[in-house]
Amino acid sequence: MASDESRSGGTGGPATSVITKVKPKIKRPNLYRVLILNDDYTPMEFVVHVLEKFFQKDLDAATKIMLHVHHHGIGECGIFTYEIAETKVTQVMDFARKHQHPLQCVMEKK
Ligand code: TYC
Repeated sequence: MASDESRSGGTGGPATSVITKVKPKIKRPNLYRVLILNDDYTPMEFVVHVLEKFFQKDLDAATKIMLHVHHHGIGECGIFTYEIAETKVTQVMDFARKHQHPLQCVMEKK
């Protein structure tokens, strides 16, 4: 059995103890906006379809975003962690290229 003397490290003083607090180390993930850009050639219906297919927007939300981009030049499709955002950009760019539309999709750190 440890005596008070041995716990105090032989100081002759009272026994002491170190209390270490376990800090739950949670970090917010970095988030990225996925944006689409306006152009003069991509059909409006194609952009709406992209927003429904890759960003789970309903027809009304997709139409609103498309019209916002048409009038303002750029607009937000969604906010994601890095890997998801990167995947969305690649999917949209591949799909646009496959259909020979110049639609551009980019990501930016929030
Ligand atoms: N400006 C295009 C047109 O008039 C429509 C369009 C909207 C294109 C949004 C791209 O991200 C875009 N056909």
